[in-house]
Amino acid sequence: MLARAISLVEAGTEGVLEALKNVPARRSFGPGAPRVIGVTGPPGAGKSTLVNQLVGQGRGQGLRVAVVAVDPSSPFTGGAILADRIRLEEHAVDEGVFVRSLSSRGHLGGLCRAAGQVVDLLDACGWDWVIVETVGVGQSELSVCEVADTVVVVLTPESGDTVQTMKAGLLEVADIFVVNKADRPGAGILVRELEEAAQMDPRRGHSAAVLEVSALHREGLEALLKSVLKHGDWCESLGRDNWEKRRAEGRLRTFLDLVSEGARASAATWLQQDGDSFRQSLVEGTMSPYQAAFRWMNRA
Ligand SMILES: Nc1nc2c(ncn2[C@@H]2O[C@H](COP(=O)(O)OP(=O)(O)OP(=O)(O)O)[C@@H](O)[C@H]2O)c(=O)[nH]1
Ligand SMILES: [Mg+2]
Repeated sequence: MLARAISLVEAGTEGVLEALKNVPARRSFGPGAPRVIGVTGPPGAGKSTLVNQLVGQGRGQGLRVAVVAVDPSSPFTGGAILADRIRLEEHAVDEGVFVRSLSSRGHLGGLCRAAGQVVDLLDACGWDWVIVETVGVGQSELSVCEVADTVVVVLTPESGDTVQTMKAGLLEVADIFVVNKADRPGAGILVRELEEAAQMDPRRGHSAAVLEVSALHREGLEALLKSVLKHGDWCESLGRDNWEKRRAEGRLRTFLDLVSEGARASAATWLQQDGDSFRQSLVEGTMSPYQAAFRWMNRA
């Protein structure tokens, strides 16, 4: 049922609201609500490998773990999804693990919105951890922090210098920096640079942790688990009001997203089915898109 509901969200078709109208509002942080962990970073940084290990760590704590991989490249190659599936295969027969890749339905913005709605679904199904993997391209890593309680930014010694990272806005979103592929040269330098940069960030009540990890060789994972749990405790210590406020913003945003998606879908259906002459004038340019949109919005 969960998989089917996610497919509906992913497709964003007109029937989605009817099907999902009984999904409750996402719960506030705290007992019973899932901890949402966002994992982001440049392509190939080792996010999926790390997520796979993180799943193992969570399972080791007796937690039920769901993974949502948001993959903007998948509709073109399909390769990345396949690779993720293979990597997560070791958890495939584990009932305490749920894995799902979301493929793009056109544009990245829509994909990130879908991810938020999928997190709502997973919350309703009572998972303890929800891990959201997004590849850091442009705005997507910034959107992950809208749904995630804890944001893990994965970098590698090869992924460019710290200045680059700061330019990409990653410093502001990171709660935990993972310098992955620490089995390769240059990790120590990046760790030191990130530590310095993180300490200079004045807007937050805590500075981001910086960890050296080799996801492939399973090194540094215990420190990562500790750091994730610690950040969760810190979040909880901020108190309920803080989380209510964040959730309130999320609920408003989701409402507006759903309305705009719904309006778009129903306008598209109408154009196909009943709006023949309307469509014709639009196609021929005798009615401008502006006029058309104005008339559609103000239709009786
Ligand atoms: N040497 C080394 N290689 C690693 C490590 N972690 C991951 N890799 C390798 O890096 C490559 C990319 O790993 P993925 O986990 O697919 O990276 P990703 O960030 O999920 O990639 P995309 O989702 O395609 O952006 C794979 O060949 C991994 O085996 C590590 O700690 N050390
Ligand atoms: Mg991946």
